[in-house]
Amino acid sequence: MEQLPKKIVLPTIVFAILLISFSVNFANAQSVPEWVKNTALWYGEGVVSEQEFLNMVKFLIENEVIVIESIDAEKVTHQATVTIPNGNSEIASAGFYLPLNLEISKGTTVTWVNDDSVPHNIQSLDTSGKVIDWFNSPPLNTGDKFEFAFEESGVYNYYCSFHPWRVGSITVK
Ligand SMILES: [Cu+2]
Repeated sequence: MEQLPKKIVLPTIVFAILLISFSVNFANAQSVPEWVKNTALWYGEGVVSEQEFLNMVKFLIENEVIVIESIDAEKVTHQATVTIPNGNSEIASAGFYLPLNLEISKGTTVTWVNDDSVPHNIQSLDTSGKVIDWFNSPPLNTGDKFEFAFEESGVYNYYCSFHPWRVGSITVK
């Protein structure tokens, strides 16, 4: 009963240490001190306490043997796409923007893609429906893209000045 867990635990811990060292910082894998290896071994054998084992891990992190590359939330870029579908230019067709009312979180970059056979543009509108100079694309030919990053919350309407009946909106939360 006593022997079985040790046999499983020891290789698991040694493997875990190796995995961390090699995958996180292969270049420094050589610099794992001998006492660290012993501590891992002894912890597996129940000779040293968990606290000592964790202190050893802390040592590896503080001395940058283990380098954890933290994910900076500010750097995470959110992306969303609005497709201008084929047939968008025809009043009678169902070719509205996909999605017509896009909901995104702050900091999201929206990319419009023209999948229609004719050119379109994206022109931002104020609440009364007038074009304002904010997110305004040049004419987008088939396959062209236009990007804009939304940093402020609110509801923003836009349309295509060639086909002004096509109004879409972006809601930023
Ligand atoms: Cu258009």
